[in-house]
Amino acid sequence: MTTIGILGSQFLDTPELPFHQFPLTYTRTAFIDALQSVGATVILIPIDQELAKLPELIGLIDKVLLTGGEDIAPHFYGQDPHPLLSNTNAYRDQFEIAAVHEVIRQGKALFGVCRGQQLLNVALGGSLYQDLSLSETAKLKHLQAPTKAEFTSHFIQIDPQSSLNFLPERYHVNSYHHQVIDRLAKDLTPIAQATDGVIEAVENKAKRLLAVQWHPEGTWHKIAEERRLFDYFVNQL
Ligand SMILES: [Mn+2]
Repeated sequence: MTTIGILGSQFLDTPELPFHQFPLTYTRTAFIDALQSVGATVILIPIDQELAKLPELIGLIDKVLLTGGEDIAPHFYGQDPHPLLSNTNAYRDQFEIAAVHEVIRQGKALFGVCRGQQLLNVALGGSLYQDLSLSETAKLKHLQAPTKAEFTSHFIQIDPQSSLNFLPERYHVNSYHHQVIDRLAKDLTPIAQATDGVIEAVENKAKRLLAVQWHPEGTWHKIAEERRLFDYFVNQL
């Protein structure tokens, strides 16, 4: 049995908050459903501003899932905010960056989705373009919203030598990001790219780290390969 810890997200003070505008800790139900469907025991790990608890928290689980969400505050990769930067939550960034290092220290596995890929890159010393328009290479529509995530929208090319070799080399994914990797962390290998060159998956086999830029939790119930991605994470990574 494999226990997956999903690092939680927060609603802090947006006006849409239910429950009388009290701040909430949450994760997308689709992640829980997808992980449970391939046999995982799932727990939600809330953001803890006391990072001293991290060794104990990571010790409770076998593997960590980093989910999508806000932009990462750019000071974590040494930049000032560009006007096109969107909402950030530095509590979450700080917690997740520290969690990446603790996961590596304890030799556990990690899978990142969308922001999760970007966070992994930043945690390991890489940087991001704060908006697609700032990248020379990004030419595709990578933010398909408001089209639903159950629809795939652009092609990627997957390295057949990589851990994702169970997916077709030419593969079609959804795309919900307005930021992309700029400088890749030296410990990460790019293993999938969109046709415009944007990095769509990264890994470090020795450290058991894998991340994708798309959202398999939006499609796993419809597309068998996407469910295999969760199966790979839970049962093989
Ligand atoms: Mn994309």
